[in-house]
Amino acid sequence: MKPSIILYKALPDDLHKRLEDHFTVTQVDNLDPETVQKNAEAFANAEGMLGSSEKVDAALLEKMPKLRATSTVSVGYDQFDVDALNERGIFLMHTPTVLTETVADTMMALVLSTARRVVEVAERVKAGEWKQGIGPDWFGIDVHHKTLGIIGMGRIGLALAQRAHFGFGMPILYNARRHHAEAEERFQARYCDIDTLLQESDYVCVVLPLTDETHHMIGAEQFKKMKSSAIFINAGRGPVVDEQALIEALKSGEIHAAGLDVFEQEPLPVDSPLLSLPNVVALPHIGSATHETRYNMAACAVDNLIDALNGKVEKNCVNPQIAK
Ligand code: 8YV
Repeated sequence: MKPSIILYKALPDDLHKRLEDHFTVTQVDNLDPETVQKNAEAFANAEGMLGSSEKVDAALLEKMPKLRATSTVSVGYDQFDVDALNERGIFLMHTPTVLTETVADTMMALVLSTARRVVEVAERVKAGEWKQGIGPDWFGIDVHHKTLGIIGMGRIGLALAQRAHFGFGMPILYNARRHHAEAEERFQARYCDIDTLLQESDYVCVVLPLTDETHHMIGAEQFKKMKSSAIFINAGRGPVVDEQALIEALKSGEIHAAGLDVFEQEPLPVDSPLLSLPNVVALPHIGSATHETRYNMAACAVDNLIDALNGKVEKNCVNPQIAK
């Protein structure tokens, strides 16, 4: 008999079929308590689950006593209570490599669009304001050869450094938990403490996972240390940044502009002050959102679940140490 799984995300047809070839699939829209209650038997029998952007906590796991593997269509896994998974011997699989280049592209897009005010001036053109040669009130600031600071030198940080160094001739500063020989050799990236990075960077780019240690890691104190001409970019997780402090820093001119793909609350509330600041480019968490990459992430997550339920966790597993 095929193992049963819960699917809580719509997948392309061919990938859905691949799942059905291996498993008995129950598809649900979300993991809300009402959904779990309505599908109690399917949840109780599920050995695997696959989806994204829904909380998987101890209360849910209580309803899923047979669960052996979870597979998220994302690199980030802050939605999961990893301790609760570990206690129950449940594997957590994620998609760390397939989205790297696409997210780095998004970060570079945020750098360029904030610096050159792409969104703002394009809107002015559409509003019919381009009536004669443009003057300084349309100008932006340079990107090439300015200093780019990266907080979090993981795969995405490295891909961003590559773009900035080779494409734009930018000196790279970085801060991470450990030195990164590849970044230093290939892109002449210079390791420095956070304060030095904040003080010396023209672009401060944050790409960190959300953990207890990174929550609100960038706040009022950090914005004060940045140049008043600095542009702040966040494309990791919203709560890494104290959003209220960011709003204050943007309003007071402590920093020049911000390019944001992630927020403390998503979707970003329509009354967020960020939306009325002209020096903010706000994107709807599109870091990995291209047709190609979202397909590849879903395909990777399907393979990950098949592997994990067959005891294969050498690759893409967050907690392989729990294997018996
Ligand atoms: C996903 C992300 O889009 O992978 C991540 O961690 O933030 C995004 O790429 C999102 O989690 C939805 O799948």
